Amino acid sequence: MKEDDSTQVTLNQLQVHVKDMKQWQSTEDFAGRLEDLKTLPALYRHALNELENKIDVVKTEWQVRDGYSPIEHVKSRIKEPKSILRKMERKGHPFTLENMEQHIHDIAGMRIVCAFVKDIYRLVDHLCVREDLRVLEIKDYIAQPKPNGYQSLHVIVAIPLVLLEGTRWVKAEIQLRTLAMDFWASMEHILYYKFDKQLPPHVAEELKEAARAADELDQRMLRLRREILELSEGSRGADKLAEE
Ligand code: 0O2
Repeated sequence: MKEDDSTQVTLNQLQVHVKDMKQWQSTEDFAGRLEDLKTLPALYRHALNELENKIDVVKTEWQVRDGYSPIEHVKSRIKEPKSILRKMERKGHPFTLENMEQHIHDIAGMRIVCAFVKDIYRLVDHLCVREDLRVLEIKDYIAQPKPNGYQSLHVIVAIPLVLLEGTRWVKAEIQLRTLAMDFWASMEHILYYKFDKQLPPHVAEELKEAARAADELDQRMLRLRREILELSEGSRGADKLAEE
């Protein structure tokens, strides 16, 4: 079956990368427990599927009720084994399954792109009151952008999976951004990875400037939306805005 095949590829890749990394060659605990890893990628995939379904329902509901869904598009991925290992190394955690589950929050990752900043907060408020998942942590890089200009709101959630052994809560990271923030982050990722070194100060400054421009664009679009809503719907438009 397709899913088993991809899980197998993931395991093989993991094995190769672990062999490549000298500092883990002596970690017998990990090598001996690679077998346990067989179930893990599948669990994260199932958790992501559950999350996708939940978000899909919300999107449809918003669309039907308001004639407009704040969710522009959704993308999910399971983190590459190589990136998991690199992140554990960067964070200084010895490679054990327990450390991986406890410290790497974005093995299952979802990115939700919204039209407006206020939509992001509406969605997060909704996630916080849902009874079928737990919000574990919120990192608001919109209120407080990273020093390089990165903006996004990260929510770490736990999703319950009902298994034969009982209920297991699996972590996932949801990144929420506007279209402008997504454009900036994607471009920064491409430029930064191509450069592969510390950015020269003038390039870093220009990237920051571009992040400010993305922020201004978001604010301008929100102002335009208000204006258009008031023009097209009169007092009903004003009511809608007051609700927001
Ligand atoms: P990748 O390859 O995108 O998956 P945590 O995950 O919370 O335990 P971390 O990594 O310090 O620890 O969390 P943080 O800062 O919230 O970042 C998590 C993810 O956000 C990153 O995952 C990126 O996807 C994204 N991100 C954070 N900072 C930046 C940035 O400056 N530019 C871009 N383009 N994306 C960023 P990974 O694992 O680093 O990378």
